[in-house]
Amino acid sequence: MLVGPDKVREVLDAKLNSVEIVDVHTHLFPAEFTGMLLWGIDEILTYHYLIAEYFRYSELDYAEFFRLPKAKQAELIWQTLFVERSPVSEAQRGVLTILQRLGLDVGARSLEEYREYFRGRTLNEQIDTVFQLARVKEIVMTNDPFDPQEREYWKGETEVDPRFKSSLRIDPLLVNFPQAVQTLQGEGYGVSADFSGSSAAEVRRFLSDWVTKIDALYMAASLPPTFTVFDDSIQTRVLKECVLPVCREHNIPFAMMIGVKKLVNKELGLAGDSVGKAEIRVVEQLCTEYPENKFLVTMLSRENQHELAIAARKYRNLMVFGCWWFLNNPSLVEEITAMRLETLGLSFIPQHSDARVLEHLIYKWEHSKKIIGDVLAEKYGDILATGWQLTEDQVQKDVEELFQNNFYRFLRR
Ligand code: HDL
Ligand code: ZN
Repeated sequence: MLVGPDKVREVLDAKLNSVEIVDVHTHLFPAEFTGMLLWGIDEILTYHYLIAEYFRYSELDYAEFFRLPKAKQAELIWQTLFVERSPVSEAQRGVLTILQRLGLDVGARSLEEYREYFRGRTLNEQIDTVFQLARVKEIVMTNDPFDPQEREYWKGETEVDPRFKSSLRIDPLLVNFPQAVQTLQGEGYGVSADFSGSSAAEVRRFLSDWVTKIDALYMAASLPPTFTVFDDSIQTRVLKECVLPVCREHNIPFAMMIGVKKLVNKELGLAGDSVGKAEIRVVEQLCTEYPENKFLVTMLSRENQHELAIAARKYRNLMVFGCWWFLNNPSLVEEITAMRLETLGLSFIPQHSDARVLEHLIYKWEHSKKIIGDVLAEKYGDILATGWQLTEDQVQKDVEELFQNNFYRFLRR
């Protein structure tokens, strides 16, 4: 059925509301990973984004705050950010969207009422409810073999909920090799701190064992603004001699998440990281030097976005994904998505949730789909104005491309 200019937004919204989303990067875990999946109102309120915003108003000693029970931390954040002033930030507004979509009385502003709702829920019920409300088909976890708690689960051969796919997160190998050596030696891999002898082969064995064990869809690392491959550092050797060869062997992408300045304020913990502009020439060099490798790339600095989109025009082995972390705000999602549609057409992955708490899936996808819909509707309007004809089926195909198939196709490439 043809879609006219007056109907394009209505048809697009219907397709955006019904598309089953593949969320390519989250910090969620299935219920089987007992205690690792964060959920419920106190976890929602103590999200590190909100902790950073709370300390804009609080003179409380950082360590004293973190020593408080989670419920007390949540009460301080609720009082400061939601009772004493209007919750207009994106992370604050996200809490309200979650409450609203769960059918709770947002106007009541009653933390106790919200806690009562969660006390009446089981985790498995909540996972089903949240995936349905967010229209999420499956999510990709961030699986860290350097985390002792997570290592234990994978050794236990647990059956993993099929909605939870895996990715192998390897930051220490690339940003803290001495720490990585400790873990690998402890796991029986003959790796030395100076990367000598059979270290490269042993790192490859470690990576290949874990990719197989968890059935990783991709390997990933968060990298600093100073990330470079124009040297002969151990980091560069590990990347070129171990990470990229194992990715090629398993035909999986390497996801580079570039631009994090870790712990600029150590006392804030997870909330203490910041952002810096990275060098796009590093991405270009890797895509040129390793045409057989596939690179998923997201960058944290707004200033890197245009050059990343242009780089993707040069390399079909480069897939841009998401408006990551400090970029996941409506004004920036709009700017970046428009730039990508204008530069790359539909050949990119517009968003990931980065959800840390189960219920984040609800607000992060609702907010992002609205903005992506606004921008895509405008682009459809522009081509319809030339006399181009658009069918409902084509809109459905375009939306599935953005929210599912660009990722799946890149994995199969
Ligand atoms: O390194 C990452 O995967 C980042 O997403 C961090 O986890 C960050 O703390 C975060 O949650 N961003 O949204
Ligand atoms: Zn993340």
